[in-house]
Amino acid sequence: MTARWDHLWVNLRLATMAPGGEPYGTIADGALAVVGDRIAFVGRRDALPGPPDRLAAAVHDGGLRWMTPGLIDCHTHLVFAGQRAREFELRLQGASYAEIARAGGGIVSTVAATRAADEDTLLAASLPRLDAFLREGVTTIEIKSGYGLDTASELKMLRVARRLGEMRPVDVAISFLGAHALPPEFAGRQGAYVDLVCDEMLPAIARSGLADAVDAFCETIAFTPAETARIFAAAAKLGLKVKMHADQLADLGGAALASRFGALSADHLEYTSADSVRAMAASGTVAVLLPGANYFLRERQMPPVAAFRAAAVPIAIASNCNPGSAPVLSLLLMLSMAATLFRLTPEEALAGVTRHAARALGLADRGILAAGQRADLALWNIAEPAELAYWIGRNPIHAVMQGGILRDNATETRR
Ligand code: DI6
Repeated sequence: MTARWDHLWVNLRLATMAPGGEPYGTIADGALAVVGDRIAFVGRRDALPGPPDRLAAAVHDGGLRWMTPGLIDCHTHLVFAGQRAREFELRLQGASYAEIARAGGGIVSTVAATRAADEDTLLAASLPRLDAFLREGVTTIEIKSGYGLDTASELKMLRVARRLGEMRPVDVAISFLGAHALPPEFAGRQGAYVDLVCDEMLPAIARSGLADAVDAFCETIAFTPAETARIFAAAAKLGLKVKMHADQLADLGGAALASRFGALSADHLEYTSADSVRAMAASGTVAVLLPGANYFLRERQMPPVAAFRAAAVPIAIASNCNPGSAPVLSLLLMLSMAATLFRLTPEEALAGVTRHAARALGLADRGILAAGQRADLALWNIAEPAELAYWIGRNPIHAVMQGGILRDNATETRR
């Protein structure tokens, strides 16, 4: 008899992360099978339709390890040149993130470095950062532009993000963030820059096919709600989905505005109001919380987690990897911070980097272990799933499969 499956794991503990049943969607004596790039069977071992070696070409002993969906980091800015450790020192001496930005530092200093770097240099600078995430079982990652701020430099960043996904066994979701900051050549002419984003950049990005979504930083130090609305309306005309950096430093009603445009997600959300939470619940917009920035900027205001829970707004967690507010290279550390700083349960935190992160990217084919989903899997040397949020600085990964292909190690190339 020919084996019907390519891979079969037995002797597993499964944290399927499917909602509604056991905590973590647990299946204690579990088995999971893969055909091609899809999961073909998830269930108890005693529900297998025969002896394992007759069922699959490769049978793996899970050794009672825990298997989860591959992790999903749904908010990063990991393509950039340079670093901003000097700014960190200034902040430790009392300067605020907003003051540094207003004084011409912050995002625009990374813009200068990123514009100056050619595509290969930018790729070489970004690749080790991507690899750090892959080593922790990340199988899908979002990467934003937003340090180019002119059409050619933004396209360069998007191409680098695309090439990163071609060089490594990971799916890269790409967001265009032309409205991240005002570039210096537009000082005093913010409206003209928004015109450029709407009339030149967005059509060029849509033509390039390089972006899956359009993002914007709606904030006192960035773009107003009215400017953000213009950009989102232009994106919608081009058929591009939207997401927003909202309510990070002040409540401008950003999350409610994002919801009005049916945004996939609103991200940061420390200052989000009760009205905006209700709007997010109504539109199905995911709350993406970024504990690394909250920690690194020593923000005292916490996102309204209890209100999100009460309104059943899905909560995702992401690294926000960037050189200014979150020089973060560990998604597992974000689980710990989400639990400690934001009071998420370890189960909520894990749902935040699996099921809810998938939804924040509009990806319905991943984030839980279920038949028909993509075969993106992580196998962990842990005794219970809460350990993923518990250890600080330990990486208990044992094996990773992405799209049905077992990674020999986290940096194995696809081709
Ligand atoms: N909010 C953030 O935390 C990042 N971008 C944004 O809109 C920071 C990006 C940076 O400081 O370089």
